[in-house]
Amino acid sequence: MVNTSALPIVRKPSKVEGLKERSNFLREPVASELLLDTTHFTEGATQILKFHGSYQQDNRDNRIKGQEKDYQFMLRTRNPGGFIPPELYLALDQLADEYGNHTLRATTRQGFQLHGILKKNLKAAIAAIVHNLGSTLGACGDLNRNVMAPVAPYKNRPEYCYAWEYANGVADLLTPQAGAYYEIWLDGEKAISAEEDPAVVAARQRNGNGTIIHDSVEPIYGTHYMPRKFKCSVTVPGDNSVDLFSQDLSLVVITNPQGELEGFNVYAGGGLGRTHNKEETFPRVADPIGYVDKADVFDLVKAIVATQRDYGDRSDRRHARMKYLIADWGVAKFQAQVEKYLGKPIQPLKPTPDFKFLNFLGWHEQGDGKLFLGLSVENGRVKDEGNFQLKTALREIVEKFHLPMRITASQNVLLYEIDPANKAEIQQILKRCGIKREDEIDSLVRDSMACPALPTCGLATTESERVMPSVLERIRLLLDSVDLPNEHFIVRMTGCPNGCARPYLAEVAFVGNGPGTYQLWIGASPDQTRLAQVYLEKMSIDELESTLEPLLVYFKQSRNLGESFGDFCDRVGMESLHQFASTYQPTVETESDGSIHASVTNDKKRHRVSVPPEVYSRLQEVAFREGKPISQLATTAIEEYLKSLG
Ligand code: SRM
Ligand code: SF4
Repeated sequence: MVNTSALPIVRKPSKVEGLKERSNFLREPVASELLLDTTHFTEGATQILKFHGSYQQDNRDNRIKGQEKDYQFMLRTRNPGGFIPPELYLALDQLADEYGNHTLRATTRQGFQLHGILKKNLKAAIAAIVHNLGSTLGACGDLNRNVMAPVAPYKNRPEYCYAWEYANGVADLLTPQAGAYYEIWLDGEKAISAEEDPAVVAARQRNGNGTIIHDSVEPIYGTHYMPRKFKCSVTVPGDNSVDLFSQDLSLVVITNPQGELEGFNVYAGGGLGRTHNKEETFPRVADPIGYVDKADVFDLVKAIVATQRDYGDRSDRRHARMKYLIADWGVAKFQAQVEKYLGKPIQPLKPTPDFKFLNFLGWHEQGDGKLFLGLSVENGRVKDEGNFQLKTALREIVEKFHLPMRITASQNVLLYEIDPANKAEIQQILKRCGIKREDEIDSLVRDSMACPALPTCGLATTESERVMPSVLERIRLLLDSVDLPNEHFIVRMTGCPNGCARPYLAEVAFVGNGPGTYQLWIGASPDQTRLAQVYLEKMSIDELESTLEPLLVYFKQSRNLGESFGDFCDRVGMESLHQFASTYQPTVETESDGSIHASVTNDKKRHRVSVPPEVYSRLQEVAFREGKPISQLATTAIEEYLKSLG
């Protein structure tokens, strides 16, 4: 009799594995269904469409029971290191107006998204992107996603230049080779792309010890591509502007004292997606793996990709990211398998300085006489609204000065190669269009992120981007009311636990958990090197002030000198925070119209003034437009009135 318990358990591959296998290397059913006069694709086609950089969505604000959904498509660009050449920016700007919802959205992985495109316009939109030096290939789907790199264009700091170069190299190495993209969207026309680095071309074909699939048009991916999305970044020592610990694979440039490239430190196994009430899913920070010489770096990338390709879970998509493989195996076993594919040992990590969060906002010298300018974009949304005309401003500046752009990992944009002679004119355009300087924007707003959530994201359980401005304003008012007026910390929000705005690495994070409710995470480091923890499983957004106030007061009373809120919460621990909160007497009241009134018992005592809900909502609108706290607007208006009385 066979002892079945000794046999390996072979679990059924997930449905998506079958779709990939039958797709003829990402062609079908997308190619056939694109020709049909329909508003949307079938479920099978939508899965393959993702590999081409597009998601089928519907405007959830327009859902009417019994009627067809308001189908529309999201397009996401793939641009390593966030690089957007001027012609591509102008094309995207125009596409947003011609086919999209008149906005562009800078993403948390340094891409742009267009929303609201109809199926009949999808081909024209993708073709326009490719014809203007862009691509959407591999921006979504089970393959390597946009490779991140710091945006700073420091020409006198070689490590930054290497980060860009190798971000491009990794992106090229892991680009799908089968050609379906060009057949479908450009009728077979070959893309006009920059020459690939010969080292990348050679590495793609080199076998290593079983890293490539022979006789396949996809030598690295094979017929089934990756078990799940795969995310990489390349950064420089000390620069955590790319959230390197959240990536499947991060490379850190190591140079010698002459600034010459020597190799890379390697981190692997980060990832943030999780599901509420499923403990087996969790966010995870990447582990340090070691160091490889520059000559081995592409083989190392292939070895890691091959390890996940061959051993990642293809039956349960919730358990398919590489973080679970490393968590299940342990780093040592993972590293041993990678070394087997690489054919040599990985060396010990090189020492580097601590990683810091950097935002590169404002004007800076780029080291060759030119300037760069980082612009804060609230939640990444490039739009025109009332006096706030960011879309117009960026179009005008890029058109007039032909400037390249980089999208940051914090949903902001950076313009560079700026001739100092043009600085004043650029500033004038920004001012005319109502764009604030970075030091005029509340630091809470400036460094926060929120995912799109409603109405476009099919997975959102609640609002994110649309409510984030009011949430931050309420936090600022609360900070004022507990006498922490200039306090700053990193706040992130998502409409569900998937983690698109990387909430689990924020000092304070709101993770959607049903309509109007959020799981509250606190205590990540201000430099995103440590995960936050769950403070509350479910918090109604109406309870924002009553929940946060005790924590902020405790922080104010007991913080160490210079300690950030995230570090404080981590130091004292969740139990102590809960204990303090349970005996705390609230001093801040929330009204049903959402306005808050503080009656703080200290020298800066404030008095309550109630306004009718319609006045409050007008104040809220103006405050959003002008980026000012409501209390400041109300105080100014009242002061003006009192002055007029003499
Ligand atoms: Fe994401 C799915 C938006 C970065 C984890 N993400 C989605 C989808 C496509 C929803 C869907 O599957 O139907 C969202 C489209 C919403 C919309 O209307 O546009 C979406 N993700 C985004 C963006 C646009 C958020 C943003 O505010 O910028 C980011 C696009 C980045 C890009 O240019 O490629 C975005 N997503 C992320 C990140 C952060 C990152 O990559 O640095 C994460 C967490 C890191 C990670 O992957 O571990 C992330 N998105 C997810 C997940 C959960 C993955 C998992 O391992 O469980 C999903 C759902 C899924 O894949 O099943 C998801
Ligand atoms: Fe959608 Fe959730 Fe990602 Fe937000 S975090 S964009 S709600 S999948």
